[in-house]
Amino acid sequence: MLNIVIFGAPGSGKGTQGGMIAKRYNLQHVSTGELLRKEIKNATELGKTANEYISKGQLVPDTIVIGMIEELIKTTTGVDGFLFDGFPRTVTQGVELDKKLEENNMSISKVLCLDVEENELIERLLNRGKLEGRADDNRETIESRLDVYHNQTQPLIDFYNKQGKMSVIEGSGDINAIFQSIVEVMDNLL
Ligand code: B4P
Repeated sequence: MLNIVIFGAPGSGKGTQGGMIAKRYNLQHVSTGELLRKEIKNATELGKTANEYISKGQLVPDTIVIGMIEELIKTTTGVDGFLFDGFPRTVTQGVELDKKLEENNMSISKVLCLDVEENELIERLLNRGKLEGRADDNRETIESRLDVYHNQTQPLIDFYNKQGKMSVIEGSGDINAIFQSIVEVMDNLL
């Protein structure tokens, strides 16, 4: 099984590249952001709680997100692995992901970290806000999402570096060219 984490700041292209990777390598694409947005759209209890955090640019509590992932790891069949997109986002989530995978005789194969300058991140997200109207793509919320990324998510870089699993990918420029850099790293794993 090939279990990949696509990692990066908000707007770094995780969702964009994640979809392409999952398709090419027959991986289950697990985007916690997408899963949470679905819950919000369906007005479930979980969705109502999640919306309180997402609309302010904060992280949804670890227990909620970990619960969603645990269920998926146990029940998914017919794929060659998982592509985790936007998860883990805290060291606690990283530790729990390792545990849940281990319980199912799996582990993380590689973490792909998309590196993009902050000004470009802000521009991309503001642009998506105009095009898609996502509630969290406005300047104020983007600023808190970037703060949250630096304070709560970036420590995972050290966590995965210590495990020797981190590969940094230049995340600016043409989407297909970025994907080719990812394919080089991925093909080396096979
Ligand atoms: P996400 O859905 O993960 O949102 P994101 O960080 O903005 O990344 P996304 O994948 O959507 O965007 P991408 O970079 O691909 O999370 C949303 C919220 O949910 C979080 O803020 C948090 O509150 C909550 N949440 C999610 N997971 C959680 C967790 N594990 N724990 C707790 N809370 C959690 O793309 C951005 C834009 O750039 C797009 O418009 C795209 O078209 C464009 N783009 C991509 N690549 C480009 C390129 N090379 N050049 C130019 N533009 C590009």
